[in-house]
Amino acid sequence: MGNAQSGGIPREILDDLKLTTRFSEADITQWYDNFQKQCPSGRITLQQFEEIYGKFFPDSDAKAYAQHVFRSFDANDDGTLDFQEYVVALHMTSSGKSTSKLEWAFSLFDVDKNGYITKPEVIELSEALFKLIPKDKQGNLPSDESTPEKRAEKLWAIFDKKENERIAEGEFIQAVQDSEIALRLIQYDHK
Ligand SMILES: [Ca+2]
Ligand SMILES: [Ca+2]
Repeated sequence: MGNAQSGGIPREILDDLKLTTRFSEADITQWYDNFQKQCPSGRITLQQFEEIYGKFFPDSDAKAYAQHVFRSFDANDDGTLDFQEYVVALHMTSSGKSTSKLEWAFSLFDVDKNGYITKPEVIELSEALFKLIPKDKQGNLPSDESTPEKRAEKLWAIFDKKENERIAEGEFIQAVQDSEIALRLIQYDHK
C-alpha cells in the first residue's frame, strides 16, 4: 500500500480521477509526479496542504479556508489525505454547482460533521471565505457583503431559517441551486 512507483500513476487511480473530476490525463499525471516528490509517503499533511493553498492565494489569507477544505476531505480524521482525496479536493473547490460540488459544499459548512448546518457554522465559513478575498478587493464589495458577518446574514436569510434552526443537506442544495446569490456566497471565485 502506498508504495512510491517509479512507473507513475496506477492506471485504476488515473481512470477513476478522470471520471470523477474531468481533469485531463496529462494534468493528473503531472500532479501525481509532483505529489510523489513532495510527499514520498504518499500522503499529504495539513501543513503541506496549507502551503499549497497559500500559493493559489498569494494576495490573501487562505489558511482558515484550507483547514476547512482539508477537514472536509479527511474522512477518517487521521490528519492526512492520499493522492486521490487531494485531487478530488482541488476539483471540488473550483467553482460550479453540480450536485456533487454542492454535496461537498454542504460537508465543508458542516464543521462538526453532524449532518446539519447551523448559523455559527455559516458564520465560521463566511469568515474563512472572506479571508480568501484579496485585501484590495474587499473594499469594492457591495455594502451588504462587505464583512463576513453581513455575508453570513445574507446567506442565512436565503435559507429562510430561524436563528436556532439548522439546515439539512437537501435544503442546502436546493437553496443554492435556486439562488445565484447563495452560490456566490458559499464559494470563492477567482474572477
Ligand atoms: Ca485521512
Ligand atoms: Ca453541523
